Amino acid sequence: NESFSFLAVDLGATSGRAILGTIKNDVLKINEINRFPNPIIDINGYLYWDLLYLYRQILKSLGEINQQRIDIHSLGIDTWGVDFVCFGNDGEPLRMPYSYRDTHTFGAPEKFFKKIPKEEVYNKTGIQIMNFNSLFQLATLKERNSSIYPVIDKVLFMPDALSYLLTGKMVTEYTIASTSQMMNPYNKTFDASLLEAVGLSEHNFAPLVFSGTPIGTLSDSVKQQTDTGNIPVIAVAGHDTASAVLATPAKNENFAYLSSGTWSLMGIESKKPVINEETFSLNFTNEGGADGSIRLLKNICGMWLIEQCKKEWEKEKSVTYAEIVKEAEKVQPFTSFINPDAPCFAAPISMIEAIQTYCKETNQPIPQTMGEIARCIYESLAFRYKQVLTNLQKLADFPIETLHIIGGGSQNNMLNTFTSNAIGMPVIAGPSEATAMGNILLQAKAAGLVQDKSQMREIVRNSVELTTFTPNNTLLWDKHYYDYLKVYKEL
Ligand code: LFR
Repeated sequence: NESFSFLAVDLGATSGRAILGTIKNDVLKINEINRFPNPIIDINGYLYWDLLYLYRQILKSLGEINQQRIDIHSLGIDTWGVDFVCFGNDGEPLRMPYSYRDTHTFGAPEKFFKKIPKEEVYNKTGIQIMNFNSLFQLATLKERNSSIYPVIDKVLFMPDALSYLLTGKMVTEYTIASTSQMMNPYNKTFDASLLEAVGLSEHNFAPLVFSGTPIGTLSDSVKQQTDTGNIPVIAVAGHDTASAVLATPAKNENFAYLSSGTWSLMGIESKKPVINEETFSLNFTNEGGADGSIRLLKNICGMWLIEQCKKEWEKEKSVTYAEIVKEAEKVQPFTSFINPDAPCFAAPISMIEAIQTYCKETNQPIPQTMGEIARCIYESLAFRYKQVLTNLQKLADFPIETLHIIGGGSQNNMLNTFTSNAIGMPVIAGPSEATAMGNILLQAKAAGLVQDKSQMREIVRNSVELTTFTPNNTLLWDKHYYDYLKVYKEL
């Protein structure tokens, strides 16, 4: 009946948090210790992450733990994918890391495919082609003759870089490395020809480790600054999505998941990579799972759409998501749709204008009010989920019977209802802190407290209240799905 506490540092592309998890009698209780924004910093048109600020927020969280006299067993860090920090051979960071939203990688894949054809890159990695994948970021740095490129000793992905700042030990954790588009998903090692194409080799990466491996303990400098002891830092599933999927409260295998945050990641678990003409043409990805399985999924532009609009509305007066949903409930349904994944929504100067322009160009009514714009976003997302789920079912060798929506976006009951109606399938919503829970459960595994994924999922089910949404009005949603598809195809 002993209880064990762990600290999860979960960094998303808009905000970060430190969450304390305590496990007792197979129940996991979580408690937020620190929450902070993680803004992208624009310097002369380049977009960066503030590595030192993130480091300081982790120290602040440790200090808080210490002040509250909580004993933690270990700490683990997960972050968004693909971004990395370069280090020189003296072990010092060479430059602040770029954000994947930086536009300097636009067009980079097409240039790269002149060296290695697109299909070959996909077949080698199984990773969906996205301009910001680490492979194309590195290719861009090299091509631009970036001054740091010749002196790069090690490339560390975001969670590994932060763990290194805390411990002085360098590792490359498998799930986060899989997002780079430089790894072979069959033997789970770097692909030498892809590394060579960007002028690097395996020596430019720290040793590969699998999720749940201890990296080291806090350095003397961190201990002094935070007044803490020899706390181990664990390489959890460094990729946030991998941590979240691990904490999906599924009872059996016949499910799909939707990890809903800034991105909506929709997929299934697969024992083996699924790489074929169909997954290539649909641009599905095979990312590494925390238990060695494959996350066959697709990136869908998710809450980013509403987050960006909210920022604009807030220039006038502050507004909560609950208020936005309330407004959306009042307006005429099924009026205009967008393709959430159209390139015009990736990094627009004004999201509201981008949505209005899209509607204008596709001859639809132009949404004006907050409610109209939000409704357009939520209905379009629900239809996009249906579209991707239909493709997933073609690829899955089992019947998908339930959709688990996890992550912060799972708190939006309007969107959960829309999604269930659109897909004609039950939606189970929660937990909203799936990523932190997956992070904590992997630390618990490293500590020998839990054995495997099914036990972790049982703990999640014991620990949170889940809400089920059953489909309603499916005929009406089916009818409007065709309107959405027409618009989707037009642009
Ligand atoms: C979600 C996520 C996605 C990845 C995107 C960019 O937070 O990690 O899985 O494709 O961010 O890194």
